[in-house]
Amino acid sequence: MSADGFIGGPPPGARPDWTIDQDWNGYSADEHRVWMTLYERQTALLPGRACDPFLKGLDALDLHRGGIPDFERINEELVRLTGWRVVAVPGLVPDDVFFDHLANRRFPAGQFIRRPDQLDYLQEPDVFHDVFGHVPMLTDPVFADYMEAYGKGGQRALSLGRLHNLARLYWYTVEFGLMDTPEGLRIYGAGIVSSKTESIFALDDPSPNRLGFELERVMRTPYRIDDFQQVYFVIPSLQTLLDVTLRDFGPIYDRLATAADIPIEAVEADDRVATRGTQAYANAGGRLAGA
Ligand code: HBI
Ligand code: FE
Repeated sequence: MSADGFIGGPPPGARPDWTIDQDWNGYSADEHRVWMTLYERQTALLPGRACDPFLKGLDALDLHRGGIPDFERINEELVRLTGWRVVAVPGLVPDDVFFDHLANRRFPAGQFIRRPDQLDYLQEPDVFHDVFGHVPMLTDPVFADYMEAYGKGGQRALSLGRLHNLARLYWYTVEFGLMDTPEGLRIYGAGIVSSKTESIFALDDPSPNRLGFELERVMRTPYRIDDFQQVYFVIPSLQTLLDVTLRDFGPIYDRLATAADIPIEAVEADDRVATRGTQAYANAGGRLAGA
C-alpha cells in the first residue's frame, strides 16, 4: 500500500499510466442526460459567479453539445490553445501518476459520470467534475502554465515528503480558489464551479472566511473534504498564482517543518480579510446536519 492508499499497479484494463480509453460510444442516453442536467444547471448559475477565463474556456471548448464531451474532440481545440490534453482514467490515481500527467500537460479526467441520485454531491471526481470543472481553465495560458508547474512541484514535494503541504495549495486554488476582479469576487476553483450549492455558498454565504491568498498561510491550513470549505483564499490574478509557484519551495518547506497548522476556522492577525465569516454553517454541523 503506497502512501496515498493505492495497492499495486493500475486496475485491470488500464495502461501503466492508469489511462483508459474513454469509449465515448459506450455512454448511455441516461448518462448523457445526467451531463446535460448538470451542465444546464451550472451554466444558468455561473454568469456573474465564474471568472471570465472559465466562461471563455467553456465557450472555446463548446462543451454544450448535448452530452458528455468526446475527449478527442475537446483535445483538438485544447491542444491548439495551450498544449493540454484530457486523458481518461478510471478514478483517482496515485499521487506520483497524477503529478506526472500534470507535468506533461495531460489532465486525467474520470471516465465515469455520477448517477442521477448523486447530482449534488459525490466524493470521487467524475467526468463532470473534471471536464466541466477543471478543463475550461486549462484554455487560459497562464493557468495552463500554473498546472504544469504544479505537477512538477508535486513530483518534488513527493520526494521531499511535503505532499500534504502542496495538496493544500491545490485544494485552495485549483479546487476551491476565488479570484478578485473589478466586478467583485469570482470563482475559478473546479470543486466550486461544478457544484450548484457551493457556487452560491462560496460567494454569498456569511459563514466562511474569505482571505487574501498567501502561499505559506495556505500550506499551513487544513481543508474539508466532506463539506463546504470554512475558508476560501482569494488571488488578485492568475499571474500571481503562477509567479508564486515558480519560486523555490525548498526554504518554504524548511519553515513549514516547524510551523504548526492554522485552525481551519481561524483568522490570523496578518491575514488580509475580505470576509470575516460567522462559521454558522460549520458550527451547525454543515451538510450532514441539513444546515
Ligand atoms: N487523481 N484522477 C485524479 N484526480 C485528482 O484530482 C487527483 C488524483 N490523485 C491525487 C490527487 N488528486 C491529489 O493527491 C492531488 O490533488 C494533490
Ligand atoms: Fe478536482
